[in-house]
Amino acid sequence: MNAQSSSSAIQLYGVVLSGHTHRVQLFLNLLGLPFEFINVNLASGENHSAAFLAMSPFGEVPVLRDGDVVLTDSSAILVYLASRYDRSGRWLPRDPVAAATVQRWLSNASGKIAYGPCAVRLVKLFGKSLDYDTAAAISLRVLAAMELELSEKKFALGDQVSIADVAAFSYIEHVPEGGISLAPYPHIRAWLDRVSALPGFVAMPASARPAA
Ligand SMILES: N[C@@H](CCC(=O)N[C@@H](CS)C(=O)NCC(=O)O)C(=O)O
Repeated sequence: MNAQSSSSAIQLYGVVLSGHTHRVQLFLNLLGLPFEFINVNLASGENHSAAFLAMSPFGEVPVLRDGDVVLTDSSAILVYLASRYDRSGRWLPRDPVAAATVQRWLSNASGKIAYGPCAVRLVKLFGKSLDYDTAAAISLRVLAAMELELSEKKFALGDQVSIADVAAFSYIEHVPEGGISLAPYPHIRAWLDRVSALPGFVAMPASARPAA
């Protein structure tokens, strides 16, 4: 595992082209928290080493280490970082409806976005043997629902950005790499622009591999 920056209290184990990793990397930057990025080589199976499985039983990135705390699952990590480091409470509000809305978006990020926009990109860029047509159909349903919801508000919670937006951002922005155009979705594109304009924003790089 290769560390790519100087030693820091928070360590993020991940992959630069992983949207699940990028969500966490993005939120750490939005919070202004210094961290060390440790690259995990999935191609060589480093994620199945005993050392990595001890941190991440499913062999998945991202993993966050913060002192004695070791966490997997990008949504869980976002909740942890917001709860621990955002004193304003704005990234993960306690208001019942707002909290439920954030949870709904986190669930979509772990469910429909993973099985749709993430999956089409895995097929086109990384040659994963997943059912592309099914993933594309899920993607179109996700995009239609988000387009409708974002036609009425700036962010998932209205005027206030939250971890809901962070969780959804990476794979929606990169869904064209999976062969699905964002041209028909002006409200989603405006939302992507708003998230991209946040202080501290960092982009996930475009893949060097052309989408087939
Ligand atoms: N539910 C997990 C999913 C993470 C995930 O799917 N990670 C992928 C990379 S994007 C992974 O590590 N896959 C392992 C592999 O390809 O062997 C999360 O939200 O963090």
